[in-house]
Amino acid sequence: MLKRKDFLKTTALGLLPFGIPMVPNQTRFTGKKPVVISTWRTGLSANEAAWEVLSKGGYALDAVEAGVKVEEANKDNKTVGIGGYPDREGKVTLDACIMDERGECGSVAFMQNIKHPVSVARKVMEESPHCMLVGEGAKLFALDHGFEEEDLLTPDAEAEWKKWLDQKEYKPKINIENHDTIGMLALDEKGRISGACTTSGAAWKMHGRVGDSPIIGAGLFIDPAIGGAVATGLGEEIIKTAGSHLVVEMMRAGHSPEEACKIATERIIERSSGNSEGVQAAFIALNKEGAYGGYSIVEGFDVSVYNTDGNRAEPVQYLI
Ligand code: SD4
Repeated sequence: MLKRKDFLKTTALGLLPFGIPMVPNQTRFTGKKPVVISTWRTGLSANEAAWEVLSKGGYALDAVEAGVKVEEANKDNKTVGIGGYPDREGKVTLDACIMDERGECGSVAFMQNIKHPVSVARKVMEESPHCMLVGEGAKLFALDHGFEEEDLLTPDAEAEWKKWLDQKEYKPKINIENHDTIGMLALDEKGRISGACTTSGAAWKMHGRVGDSPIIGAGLFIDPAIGGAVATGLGEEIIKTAGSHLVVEMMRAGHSPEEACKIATERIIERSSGNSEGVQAAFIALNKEGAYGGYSIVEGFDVSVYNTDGNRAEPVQYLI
């Protein structure tokens, strides 16, 4: 039997007996539900589609899927879905993932010619025994599940790629001017939280490169007891710090969503020990009470929020 002395020792370490982590009382960080938040200002139109679902008492998972699909279908968004900039070989390769309120997840990476990778990711979660499918396998799975093959390289994106071929310089400067990867988190009326993230990744990347967006724990993480976080920015840095998982763990430790996001951006700077010039990475987070926040490394990032106060983009604090 656990003696009182041992119980005190474990709880002092933030652990309940048997190693179960304590969930701190988060009532300090209350918000409203339902609510949807998404990355960048471009998230506003995606929020509209998500709100359609949430405002009718719908399911958070349906809301995030419907929301991010708006940007997957938007040919003017150069970093998501159709119209996304291709890799060095002129191929548009897509990464996406989704997580539900039970912490179940599905993901696809390096997938070509399928316009809605987030919906394929949901099928992976719901109709396969796996969490992640990549490349040709992901495409075959999509085709088997009724998705259609289409060309995702638009004339505009192809023309930009051809211009890039003249210089062949790879400088993934990521900020508002050129990046709109969409990450979204929603909490529905019933308190169910879900998240999704979808991107065509860094323009002119090496063929086969996969960023943080489809990696559970890097681009997206949901802990059913705590809340969720999603990332955007230079994927390599976000992967190296397991960024979204870190944000959720910081909320578990008692930090507000904004503080938790700040800690994750600081971790990227610390880890790269001074080699992070020009790196942009940003996180947004939502807890189970509907409180949200965001933080970025450099200026220029907004969290787009829709709750009963309406739909708006809110600039976040930044480190540099
Ligand atoms: C990636 N994180 O593939 C993505 C890029 C991004 O806005 O967020 N762009 O590295």
